[in-house]
Amino acid sequence: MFKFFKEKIKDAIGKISKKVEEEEKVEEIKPEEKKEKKVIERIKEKITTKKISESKFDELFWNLEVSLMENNMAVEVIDKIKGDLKKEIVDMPLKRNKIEESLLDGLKKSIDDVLDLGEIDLIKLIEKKKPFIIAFFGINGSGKTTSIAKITNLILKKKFSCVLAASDTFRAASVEQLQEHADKLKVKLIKHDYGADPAAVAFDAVEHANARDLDVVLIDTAGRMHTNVNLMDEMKKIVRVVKPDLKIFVGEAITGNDCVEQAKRFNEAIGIDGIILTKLDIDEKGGAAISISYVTKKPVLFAGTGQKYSDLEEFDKDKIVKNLGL
Ligand SMILES: Nc1nc2c(ncn2[C@@H]2O[C@H](COP(=O)(O)OP(=O)(O)OP(=O)(O)O)[C@@H](O)[C@H]2O)c(=O)[nH]1
Ligand SMILES: [Mg+2]
Repeated sequence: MFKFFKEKIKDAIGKISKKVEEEEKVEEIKPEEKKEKKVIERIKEKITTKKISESKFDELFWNLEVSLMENNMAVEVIDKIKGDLKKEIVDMPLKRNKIEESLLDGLKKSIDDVLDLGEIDLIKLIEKKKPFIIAFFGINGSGKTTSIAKITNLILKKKFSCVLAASDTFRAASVEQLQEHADKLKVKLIKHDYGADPAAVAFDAVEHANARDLDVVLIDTAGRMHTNVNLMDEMKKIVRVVKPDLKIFVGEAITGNDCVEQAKRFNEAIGIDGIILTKLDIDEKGGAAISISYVTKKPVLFAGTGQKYSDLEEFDKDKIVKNLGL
């Protein structure tokens, strides 16, 4: 999961450092500097170190900018990386032959910083509150229902009990789809008729969990575009009525910047707690994970890597940085 065109990033950084190295080797020593006592040290520094001006940096950063874009990174993240690298590099004495290293180091630090959002340990959270209510939101077809089945499978393996709520009362066959998963996983599904109030279904599922002393409630919701005001209001109502302990945004990694924009809007509407990125088995570029975390400041909990229940991977930030070749 979270693959990157790391060669492209390395290439871009290599190109930048080569260009800097190629610049005139020895810079002119200004006459006033000759008067300085430590003139020898000064000359030595000029020979062994190199400084990049801001305008030079802007010109050279373009190479890296393109490769980051090719890796599905959002403009906001690229700007942040640029700002961070600038602080580390512009007008700083950089050791010759170490420029590439400095750039890679700066990039690593910047991405580490984006992904440093604290971890959400789902199992620990479930142990702390009963019933633990998780609601899943996202646009149409992003993988909400499939992710719920995968999480249910994971929770059952950890010996917790759960109930599902068919709060997608909108899309044709959505209830049957979830019922199929519930049957396979042998868990109860709370459902109403199509067209019923999704918040009422979710509420009933929570009541059911309370009555049966179940550990977790997982709420499936209809796919909605963030531009649809009525459906966004309906989502807010579900949140108001059942007060989920965890509101998860489910987004497709393959949609890249669109997915980042959606996460931002859903976060503005209901304040999401975490993210599941799906279809990472199809997408080759892991930049969406970095971008979505940066824009929402919320962590990615899991990655969907296929259609089977076991195709769910816990998000590992160190793996991302490693996959970037940093
Ligand atoms: N390859 C792959 N396919 C996935 C993944 N997650 C979900 N899918 C597929 O994506 C399609 C849509 O998944 P659903 O779970 O129905 O998506 P949804 O968000 O519930 O869709 P709506 O309820 O219609 O909004 C299905 O064909 C799933 O099998 C994944 O991680 N990888
Ligand atoms: Mg669904």
